[in-house]
Amino acid sequence: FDPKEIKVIFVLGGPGVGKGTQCAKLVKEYDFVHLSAGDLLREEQSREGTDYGDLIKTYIREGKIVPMEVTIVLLENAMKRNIQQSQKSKFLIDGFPRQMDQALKFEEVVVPSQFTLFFDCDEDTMTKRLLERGKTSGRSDDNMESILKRFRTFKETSMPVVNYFEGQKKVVKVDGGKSIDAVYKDVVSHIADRLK
Ligand code: UP5
Ligand code: MG
Repeated sequence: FDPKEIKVIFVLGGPGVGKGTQCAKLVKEYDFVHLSAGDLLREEQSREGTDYGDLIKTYIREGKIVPMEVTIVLLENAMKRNIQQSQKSKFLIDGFPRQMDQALKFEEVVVPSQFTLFFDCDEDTMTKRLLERGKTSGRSDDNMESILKRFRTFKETSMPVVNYFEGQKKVVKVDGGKSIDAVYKDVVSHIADRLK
């Protein structure tokens, strides 16, 4: 990867805060590729011939962070595919890095991030959203037991990553508790000039 040619924005925030929803809206309007680390792991889990199916399944249900060796390779491959096939080189990386070692490793071996878009929201709101989605999502972690574990991992393991980037003045914080359109409006007003 040539850091001069690719651009990475990390998108972080608690479970159900709306990372995926906002990224989907952003790619409609701006020339970015949306890569969700969680989606890539779920795909890999059901891919025929993978060695990691059972491991990913267990980690996701328990709300634990899959070892970074697995996740970083999936992200690198997805980035390479996009660069080669569609000459796209600007990425919104959703739900990653969520542990300090991943943050350091990714920025060392792939590329330093431009900044982190961080969505903040209270747990009650996120719980309601996830339980609602759980009625139809088929996601093994959209149940109360897994949700509580995900919150705990987020606070203990992922918030230090946000704080680390905050220390580098590389975090843009947006209130994720409003309506989808209101959040999107805030996102665009905060970062539109950096999405060009
Ligand atoms: N919704 C969204 N925004 C709304 C709004 N403003 N108002 C009202 N409703 C709103 O949204 C969640 C739901 O809320 C949807 O139904 C949506 O319509 C509604 P979504 O956009 O999906 O939120 P998101 O933040 O993307 O929630 P998600 O559940 O995907 O977040 P997680 O961070 O928990 O899940 P992720 O897929 O990233 O990771 C899952 C697991 O994979 C992790 O727990 C972990 O075990 C593993 N993982 C790793 O191990 N390593 C990684 O690097 C990444 C993941
Ligand atoms: Mg998501």
